Amino acid sequence: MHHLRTTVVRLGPLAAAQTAQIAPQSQFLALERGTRTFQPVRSLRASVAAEPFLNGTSSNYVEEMYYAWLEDPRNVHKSWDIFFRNANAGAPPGAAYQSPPPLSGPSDGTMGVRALVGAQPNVEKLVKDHLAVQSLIRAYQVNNKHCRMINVVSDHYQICLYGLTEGDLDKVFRLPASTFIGGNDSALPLREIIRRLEMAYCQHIGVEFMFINDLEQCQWIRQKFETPGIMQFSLEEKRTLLGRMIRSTRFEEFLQRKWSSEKRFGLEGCESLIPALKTIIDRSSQCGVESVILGMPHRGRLNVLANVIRKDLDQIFCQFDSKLEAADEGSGDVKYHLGMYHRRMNRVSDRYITLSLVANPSHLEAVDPVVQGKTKAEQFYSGDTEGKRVMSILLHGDAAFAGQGIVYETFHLSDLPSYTTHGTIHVVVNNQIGFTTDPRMARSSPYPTDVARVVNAPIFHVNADDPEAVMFVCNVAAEWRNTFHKDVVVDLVSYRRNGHNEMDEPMFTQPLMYKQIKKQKGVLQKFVEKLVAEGVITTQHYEEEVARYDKICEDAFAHSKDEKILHIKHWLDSPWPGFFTLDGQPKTMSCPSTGIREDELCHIGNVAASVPLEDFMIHGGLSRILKGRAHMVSKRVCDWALGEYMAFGSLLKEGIHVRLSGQDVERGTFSHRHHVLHDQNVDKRICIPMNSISPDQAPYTVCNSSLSEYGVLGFELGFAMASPNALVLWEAQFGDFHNTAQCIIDQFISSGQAKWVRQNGIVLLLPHGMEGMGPEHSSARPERFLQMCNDDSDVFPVITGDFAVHQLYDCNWIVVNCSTPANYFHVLRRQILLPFRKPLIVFTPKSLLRHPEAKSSFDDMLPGTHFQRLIPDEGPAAVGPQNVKRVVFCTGKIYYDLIRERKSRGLEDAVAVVRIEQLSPFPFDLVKAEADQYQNADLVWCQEEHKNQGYYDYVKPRLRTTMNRTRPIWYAGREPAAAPATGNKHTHLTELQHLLDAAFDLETSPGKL
Ligand SMILES: Cc1ncc(C[n+]2csc(CCOP(=O)(O)OP(=O)(O)O)c2C)c(N)n1
Repeated sequence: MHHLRTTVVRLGPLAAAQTAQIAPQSQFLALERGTRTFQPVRSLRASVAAEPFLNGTSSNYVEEMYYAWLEDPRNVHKSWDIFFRNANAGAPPGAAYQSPPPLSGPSDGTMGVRALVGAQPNVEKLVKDHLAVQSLIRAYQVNNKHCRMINVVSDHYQICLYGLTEGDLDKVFRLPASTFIGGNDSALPLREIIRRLEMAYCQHIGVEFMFINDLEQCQWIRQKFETPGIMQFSLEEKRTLLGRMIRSTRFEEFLQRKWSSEKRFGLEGCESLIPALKTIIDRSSQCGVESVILGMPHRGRLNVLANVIRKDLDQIFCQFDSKLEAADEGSGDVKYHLGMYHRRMNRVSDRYITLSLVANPSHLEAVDPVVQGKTKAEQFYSGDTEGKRVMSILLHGDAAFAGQGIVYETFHLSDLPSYTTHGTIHVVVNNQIGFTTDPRMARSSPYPTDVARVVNAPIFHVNADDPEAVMFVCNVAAEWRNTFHKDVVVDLVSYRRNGHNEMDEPMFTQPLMYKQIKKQKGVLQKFVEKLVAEGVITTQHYEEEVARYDKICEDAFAHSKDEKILHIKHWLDSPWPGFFTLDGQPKTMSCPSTGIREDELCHIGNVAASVPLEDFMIHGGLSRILKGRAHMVSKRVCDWALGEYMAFGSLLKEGIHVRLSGQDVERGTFSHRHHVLHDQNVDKRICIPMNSISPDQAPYTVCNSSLSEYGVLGFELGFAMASPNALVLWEAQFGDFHNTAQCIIDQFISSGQAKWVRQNGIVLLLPHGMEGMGPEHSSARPERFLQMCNDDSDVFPVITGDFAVHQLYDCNWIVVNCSTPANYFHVLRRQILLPFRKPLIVFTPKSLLRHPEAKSSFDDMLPGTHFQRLIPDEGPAAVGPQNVKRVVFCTGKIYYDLIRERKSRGLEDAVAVVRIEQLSPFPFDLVKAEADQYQNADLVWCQEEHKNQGYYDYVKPRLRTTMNRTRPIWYAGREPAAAPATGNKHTHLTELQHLLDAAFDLETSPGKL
């Protein structure tokens, strides 16, 4: 809208047809219009603001009309034509508008226009030129990032002065409110306007921001980049910058000298990354930030550890010694994946700051949501509701930033209330190549950073060969984040001097590019020459600084040789103070009872059945559900939803924060949970009874997430990383959807502790079960989780008194399939009451949520009770075990089908049905006890999943080991199949009947082993 309004305010009369001559002719304006981003002006003259239809959301529409009118007045309705003519003719407020012409006959309005326009013919050229200048300014603001100076590798920028001739260069033009190039001047000659625009936008910085649909934010950016002389640095700042460039450059050179054949993914070509990060941290610290959480890929990681996080150099150097013995259990990880945590004084701000770099796998960008989750958690625990004290910085490679979908998923979390971290600063090491692939083959968008536009994040492109420009941009980025608490991107346009790693030959694939790169002087050298020429430093000063840093490296190198043992735990990114003993061990090796008192069960149950707010109208269907809960409490039983309520509520009461996140978790996919009640009469009025359990309870967070698994699971993993004193759960809509988050599961959850000695107690709730719903939605793929369990299938463990806890301590994750609400309640509580943390995978039910028999008595949840790893048969079979002909081992929902079938066949004393509730670590001790009890019985594993899926491949060898291979284990279940389930309901039921027949046909031996 700003063109129209400023035109109206500042300019004289103009004939529309002539104005149309300056309609877009150039690439600039075409691009500009393509964005369709219209900003209202900074200050409107009252006369124009008085036009009611120029305000609010109609402004875009009006501007579109205006452009259409500029092209041809006949493009718009006559009434608009009249308005624009009058407005441009300087009509006073309210007078520009004339009522639409009548459907027949000539209009009075047209006559009026003729009178106004005709009265001032000389102004036409003036208006035309001012509009052209405005468009020119806007074009620079919109389309500046092609600037040749930004990019040392390619050169394709051309300046077009559309609509203006050389003769106009010395004419003075009034500057619109949408630019700050004037400084204190409100009018400038065109020549000077262009010079200042070139200074602001066509040097080493390109700014993408005009798509941001917020006037204040756009003006803020314009002011930061356009104000004349704004990029000034003191001598001290320049020397500090030099010092940082020296460290960055000489660190890589040192590593290259000492370990020339080791991979380190050096920063050569983008050494200014180090001052960039340090500037962001300094400025943020000055703005009050106390903790910065970083995520980054391989490129320059060692340099960041050394020179930003300040990991001791000898600790880094000793990582290059492959003979060093590891002090910690687990696989460990390569040096450029490890994390780090460090608290130190920031010299610029004189304040303490904590820096943590989150350990990450090779999988590019996978760490992004994890960093966001950890940041959110730290903000949450420190009461930093606006992100003023804790912030995140994410680093990216250009190819990965453009190519990996998780970047997009993470951006989409950035403004969601339960996921926002109030602005992330993204820094792209844009070396214009990804391994051997150049951008033409790696992305379809013009810039690797275009993904950031979806959240209206400004993007600052900067030539990384100009450390001062980099520093300037990073200061602005930090200030942006501090001012608006929104994401921002710094794109360090650079190159990669070597191959992908130090062993790679880049000339194989990018010969011309690398010929050009070889000719480039190093950035440090260029910078030193500039500073010497400016008289900021002497060559001697520079040489002394270099020698000083080289000596630091040499001394640390000598020191590193004394290290005999490698401690991965020195590389922890998220310490949990007080949770472990000083040497990092659990404080006990036992787990107390997870039961709670009856009065607590009743209280929590009653809260679950209540609406704690006055005058809050809930849906009638929900009233029935709540009544049902109250009824269950009165009968001392609970169903699945109530069991979960009891677990969450009791932990909250004990001061444990509970956070449940995932798609539609507030209600629950299966409409069983209803943790958020909605007033039927008042829009957006909600009530969360779980937060009314006790005045001093911990807060409960339940949040419907964006429709992302990879991003949201990564986020929750990061949240769980921050503190051991929280139960963090992610629920998949259906269990099979977890596979779009497979990277988080494989790279972080199952193996994170082994690689990075970092524990994590995240809980995955994965709805699972074959219920005739087709191949999708049936299986949470238990086989995949079980295949990644680290317990040995062939070794029967030594059973000691605290075997169950030891087994949990040794495992990489816990996999359960609970068949009762009480057991679900216990396993959730056990997550917190254990003295250590392990990820917990829960296959959760669907039909069992409402199954009349899938209910638990309060008796099973009282003090003294605990999670049952295995639930033995407690019926007639257990009373006379010597008469039992068959023991059917199973897990989860099939149990209810089995006992129904057993009953209908009258086999309750002949067949024992035993539930294995904790699949992994496998309850060897309890399974053995059960099998031993039924010495005369066949042993059968029964599952509803297909044979090549489900649990069979996991339990078979473990059952055999348990039996010491003396008794066969038979299989009753579906045949192997490619798809997890049939799409035909009838086939589903037939298959189910067949497997039940196999399980209970005692006459014929179960045919399959
Ligand atoms: C998800 C994933 N796919 C593939 C790779 C293999 N890989 C490692 S580095 C790299 C190129 C990355 O290019 P870019 O993001 O531009 O970073 P650069 O190495 O250039 O700094 C690739 C493809 C990986 N690490 N992660």
